Formats: sequence, C-alpha cells, structure tokens
Amino acid sequence: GFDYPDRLNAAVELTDRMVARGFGDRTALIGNGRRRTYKELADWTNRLAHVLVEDLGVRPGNRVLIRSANNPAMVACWLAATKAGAVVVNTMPMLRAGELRKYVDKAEISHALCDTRLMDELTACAKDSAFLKTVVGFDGTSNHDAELDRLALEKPVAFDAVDTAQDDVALLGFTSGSTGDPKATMHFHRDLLIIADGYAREVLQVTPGDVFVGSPPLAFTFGLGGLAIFPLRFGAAATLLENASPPNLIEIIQKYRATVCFTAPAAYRVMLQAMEAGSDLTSLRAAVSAGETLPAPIYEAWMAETGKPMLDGIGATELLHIFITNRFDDHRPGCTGRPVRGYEAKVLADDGSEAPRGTLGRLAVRGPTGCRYLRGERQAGYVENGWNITGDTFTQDENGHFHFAARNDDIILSSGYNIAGPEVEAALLAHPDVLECAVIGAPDEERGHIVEAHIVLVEGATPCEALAAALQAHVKATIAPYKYPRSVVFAPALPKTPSGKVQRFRIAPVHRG
Ligand code: 3SK
Repeated sequence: GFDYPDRLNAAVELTDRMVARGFGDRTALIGNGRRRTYKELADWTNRLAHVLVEDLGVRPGNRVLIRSANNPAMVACWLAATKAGAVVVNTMPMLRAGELRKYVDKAEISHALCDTRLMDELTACAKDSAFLKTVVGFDGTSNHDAELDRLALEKPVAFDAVDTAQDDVALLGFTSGSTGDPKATMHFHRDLLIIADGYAREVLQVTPGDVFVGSPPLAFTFGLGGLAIFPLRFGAAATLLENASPPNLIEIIQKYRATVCFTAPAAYRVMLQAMEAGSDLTSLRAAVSAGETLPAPIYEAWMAETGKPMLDGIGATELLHIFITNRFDDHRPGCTGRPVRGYEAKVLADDGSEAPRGTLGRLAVRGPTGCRYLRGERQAGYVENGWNITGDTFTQDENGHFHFAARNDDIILSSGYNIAGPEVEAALLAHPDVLECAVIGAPDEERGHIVEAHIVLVEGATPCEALAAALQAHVKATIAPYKYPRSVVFAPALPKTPSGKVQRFRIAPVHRG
C-alpha cells in the first residue's frame, strides 16, 4: 500500500519538503522565458498563500477556482491554495461564463484566482453569484504586476501551511461529461501523491534529471499529474508553456532536451507530421499517450519514426490518473497494458460475473484513488460493490493484459454484429490521407445501424467519392470486411471537449436509411 502520515499537505510535499530534501537549487518550473528553482517555487507559493489567507480570507475547505492557461503562475496558485487548505478547482481558459457558472454553483466556489487576460468571462460569471464573492487577478506572463502578485511581494517567504489530514479533500476534478452537465469528483491530499508514487515512480521511473513537456491542460487531471505533480514529486523539471500545442511539441522537446512527453494520441499524430529530417528526439525516454485510446497505426508510426517507447494508458478524472498502462519492457500496439501498482481491474460480463478471458465486457477498476462524486448523484451508477465502472468495453487476454475495445456508448450494433467504433477508426487512421476520424452508428432500417465514419483529411488530400471508396476498401482489407464504414462523411473538424476528447455523441449521423 501507500503509507503517508495522518497530517499531510500535498503542496508542502511538492515544494518546501523538496527544498528540505536538498532540491532547493534544482529547476522546478520552466516557463515565461525563465527557470524557477524549487526554493523559488516554495517562496513564491508561500507568499501567495499568505495573501490568500490574510487578504482574501480563504479558510480551510473553501473552494477556490483557478482560471488560466498552463503557465508557472497557475501552478503557483494551485500550490498556494492547497497550502492554505483550500479545495481547488482548476479550469480551462476557453470556458465561457455559463460553463464557469455551473462549476461555481456545483462546487459552491467562494474565491477565484484568474489570469488577468481571462478576466471577462469570470467577471460575468461572478455577477450576482450566490457563492463567488472574491475574484482576484494574477499575471500569467509572470511580470508580477497584477493585484495578487503585488500583494504577494509584500509577504514573507515562510508560511505555516494548513495542517490538513491526508484524507482532506484537496482537489475537485470536473468530468467533462458527455451530457454537458459537469460533475465534480473529490480527491484527497494523499491521492495527489499516490498517483506519483504509483504510476510515475513505478512505470515512468522518474528521476531528478527528467524534464516533462506536454499539451494537456492542468485543469485536466491528466495534465496536472503529468506536467506538475510527477516532476515536482521527484525533483525533476516541468515545462509550462502556453505555446505547447501539438505542432510545437517537437521543437519544445528539442529546445529543453525533454525526457518525458505527456499528450493524447491525436497530438502524437500531429507531431509525426511536423517531424523533419533533422528533428532530434534523442533526449526523450517516454511518450505517454492517454486521454483517448491509442490507435495501433499511431503507435506503430511513432515507434518506426522515433524508436522512443510510447506508453498507452487509461485513466479517468474519477480515479484521478492512469490506472492501467503499458510499461517500458512491455508495450505493444492495441494493448493498454496491466494495472498500475495499487489498482486491480477486471472485465465484467452482462450478469456482473467476471467475463472469460478474450471476451468483451465492461471494465471494472478499484484502487486507492477510487471515485467519490461531490454530490453523489452518479456515485451508484459509477461504483458497484467498490468497483469503479469506467464506461469502457475491454477484453483481458490470457496473460492478464487489458485491451480497449470502445467506450460502452461507442459499440455499434449492425445486423447483429457488435462493431467497436475505435477499431474502425484505427483502420482508417492507417490510411495516409486520414488525419483524424470518428466512427458512429447511423440509423438504418435494414441493419439497425450502419458504421458511419466522419473523416478529417490531411492537408492536400481532396474529399471525393473515389477517396471515400478507397477508404472503404482500405478498411475491408485491414479488418473484417463487415466492419467497413458504409457511410463516409468528410468533415473540416471533429467536435471535441476542451481537453481534446472527441465527442462522438455530438456528431449527427448523415445516413438515415
Ligand atoms: O484517460 C483519461 O481520460 C484520463 C483522465 C484523467 C486523468 C488521466 C487520464 C489519462
């Protein structure tokens, strides 16, 4: 198991404690054109924590929203609020006032810290709010000339962090929700360390020499782990760059000699396209792929092009981070791997018993960071007998490895066949003209549903009937022919959540037969 003292403040562990352990002079954060050491980060977050408590009246258990793009100041605000005993809600910069309002009302958020460049929507959201009374701006460009920064400059660099218990709630992770109705899941101080001491230590084998890069927002727990908690837990460096979008990642890896990259499969595909003859990825030792399942063609192309281990994993906001993953000595296409230390997983048949190896069923997971909904509304639907039912269909092979088939909602029943949409997507992605695609079921009188592929083409490819036919033939030649998309739709883009997950449920079927 994981053993932590009863009194535990995760932010102290990631900053002051790292200084006490001798990491004070090492680089903790890279961003806004400068590097900050662990000592500088500890001091910065302590000053900010003074402001939160003394000037803004933040009390233990208050919910504090942070609104920012990924940058060092966002990390500092998150750590400072955690030191002050607050429960943090990190949010993405693109959220509008109406969406922010849902978060504020559901989590009863009393305080918000906001990059001054993003203030308008938050001000609109706070207007007449029954909960949100205090909104303060910080300078995300680190010039330190916003209100929060000015107040912090007056404060001492030592702060007695709130003496939280290891099972006090530290973070609320909002699921993006397929219904547009976000739900908050609660995570304890100890959970923030468990994901590092389990996944990052055991699987990624992080050392102080590591440099992390990636594109997922810190508001998505995938990003918070990969771009803040994991590096800081082990004395490594985190790059927090607002321009870390997928096409720029190759350059960023080269510039900072990054060793670990966190992003989603579609981003790796974009990176492969951006790669040039002289591209140098020699510093990289792990390419972590999660957020969506990793299609085999992307894994294969990456391995062929770079030779750098690509580790597919599955996580969930409900469980905080990755719970099943491939490993450096055990990774292959089309396989999600084995449970991370501390987690157990099984595949359930329709009657709730464990499905025989090799048969499709619902994935059930349990472990130390298991799901706790803030309002309990979905708790009974997500957790059955202590097992988290993630909403994914999987098989488990004879060797105990798990293989993703589809989100439960993405299984298409056509003429009596169960067709996993992602399998068809993987086949399509192996075609050089396909950049992105999403496969859905379209209603059909004869077959119940047919497979319909919505496809974004690579630059230079022309949508036409001949290409549609070629893509259909390509799928038939790659997987069982009955799975081929009978309907092919060329689209300029696919609908996605702010964290980059394709929202298949938002795609309206074109075929209605
Ligand atoms: O796979 C995901 O969607 C995920 C969600 C939260 C945290 C981590 C991951 C990988």
